[in-house]
Amino acid sequence: LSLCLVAASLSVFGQAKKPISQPLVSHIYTADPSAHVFNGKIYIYPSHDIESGVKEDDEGGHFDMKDFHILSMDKVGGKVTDNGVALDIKNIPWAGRQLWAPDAAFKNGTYYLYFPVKDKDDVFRIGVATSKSPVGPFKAEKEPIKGSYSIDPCVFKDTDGSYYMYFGGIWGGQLQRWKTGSYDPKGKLQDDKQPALAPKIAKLSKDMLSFAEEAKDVQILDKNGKVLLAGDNTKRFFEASWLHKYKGKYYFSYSTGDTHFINYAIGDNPYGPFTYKGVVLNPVDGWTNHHSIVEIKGKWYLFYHDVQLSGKTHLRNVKVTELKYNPDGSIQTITAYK
Ligand code: FUB
Repeated sequence: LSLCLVAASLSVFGQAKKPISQPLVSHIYTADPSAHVFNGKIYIYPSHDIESGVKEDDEGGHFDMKDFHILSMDKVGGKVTDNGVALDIKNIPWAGRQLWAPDAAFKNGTYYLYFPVKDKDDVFRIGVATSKSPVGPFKAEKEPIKGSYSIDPCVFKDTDGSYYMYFGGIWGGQLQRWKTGSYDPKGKLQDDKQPALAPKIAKLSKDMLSFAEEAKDVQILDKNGKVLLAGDNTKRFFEASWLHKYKGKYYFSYSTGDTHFINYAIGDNPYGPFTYKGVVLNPVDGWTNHHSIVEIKGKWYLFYHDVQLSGKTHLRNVKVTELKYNPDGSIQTITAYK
């Protein structure tokens, strides 16, 4: 996440465009929707955007969120319920600032909420909190997940019952500071001709509270089997990992950040490598683009956000629209405006 905000906004704002879908709620600002179906009901785990008064900076300091609200609905198009505060930053013992994009998982009667937040040294880590209810309140563990860093956790349950976390985000998400395996505050982005920084994957332990292995790179390859380069910024990974499975294939989707696309790549197992296939969602109004893809009653949906309600990049609103596949398994690109 970063700033090229003005340029990006000018290219997407100000055009007479009709959104293909409306905000799911309008009484609060919400973003980064991670949607799941638990016990037949739809739950959306979004960021809760607020105007905290922090000035815009190049590292996304103005995304200064302080709690999570979980949204639920019985069906797409049905009434959306805001279930109130599910976790407050005050109740995360190790947290400093900026509660960013969460995800959730369910196992053996417990719901797990995974979230990135900067620790008291201003280093992004990923934490976990538990609840017996999908909407919380959640109780945070005392420490971040050991071996976790950067932002945007996505937890995927495979059909064999294994759970994997995908995570990472460059620039304001700090992934470039972990190139050596330990934190380097001076860590730089790759040069254009170098391989792009890879998102990370780690299998979760049986208790869902820790990594069962050291995080590994998720390779995204071009059609010739070559790793995407850092300069290929309409294709390479920036942030917002999501993983879903369709007809036995693993679809890894992500935001390209400064070029504002949601792209996808397909692989044969959770670790990849994944081969780049194309665009899921064209740029939306606002700098960030962040999504989830989920099957609900035999149809597939894209949950995403834009800034329709506020016109401000850090005050977003979540939306949903149907996602369709072609017979060869490719995804039909969505443009959020007609
Ligand atoms: O919501 C804060 C950050 O903005 C997320 O972590 C990124 O994915 C971007 O959407």
